[in-house]
Amino acid sequence: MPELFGHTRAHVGARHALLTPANHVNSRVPGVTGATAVVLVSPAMGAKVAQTLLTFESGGSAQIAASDTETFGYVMEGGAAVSVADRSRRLKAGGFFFCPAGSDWSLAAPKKGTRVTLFQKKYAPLRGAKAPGPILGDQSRVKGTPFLGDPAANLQVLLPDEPAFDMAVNVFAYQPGGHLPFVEVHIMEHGLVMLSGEGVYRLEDSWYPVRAGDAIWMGPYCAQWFVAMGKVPARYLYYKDVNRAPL
Ligand code: UGY
Ligand code: MN
Repeated sequence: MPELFGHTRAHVGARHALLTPANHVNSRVPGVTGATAVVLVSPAMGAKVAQTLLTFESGGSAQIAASDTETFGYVMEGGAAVSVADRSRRLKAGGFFFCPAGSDWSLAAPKKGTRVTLFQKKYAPLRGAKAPGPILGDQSRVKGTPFLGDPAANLQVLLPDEPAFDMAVNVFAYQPGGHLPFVEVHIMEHGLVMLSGEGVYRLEDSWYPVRAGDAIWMGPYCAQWFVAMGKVPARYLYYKDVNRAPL
């Protein structure tokens, strides 16, 4: 439903942010051509992660050189050929890749309208742990588990739960009425995009109705809670920094 002129559901605060598709303004990302790029979460708002939505035209591509940044990409719609270091695969909706720091990645031959969400951060190496390698995967092949035993809240963990990884990316799927079991307050930050459905997100002391396409940043210690509303399941993809000491 379009919003009335001069009104927005968006909010950008010190510890959390909500951006809706109605707020999107494109920016240019070096190495990406034939695509729009919307940077939804970034250090400019206080985050340590960047979350970017890329939408490709049919001739578009991405060629990203190796650096100290690691990248997780998730195909939300469409499909494209993705290469990470020496591995390549055609990914369709639900496909994902992880490119470790120090490797390059590319995307080519996208279907028109292919949408990819990227989470990118500077890798924090862990002494004694071998750095992570490249990953190309598919969400449909990842087993889900009921979150804290609740079958109405299903969690799929897309990246290996190993100390070398300093980021986690998961998909949460809630049945209508399903909810987080308690209000979480934790040091880890989240970048998040609603993949489908709708619900209400509590962020600190505010409650936001949210739906597919909305993006959220939750900074460290942002109180957070979600309940799925409506007639269909609600699903979101989210990033979390993990496995590193606070000091
Ligand atoms: O992994 C998490 O911290 C997750 N339960 N948080 C969230 O969905 N807001
Ligand atoms: Mn959380």
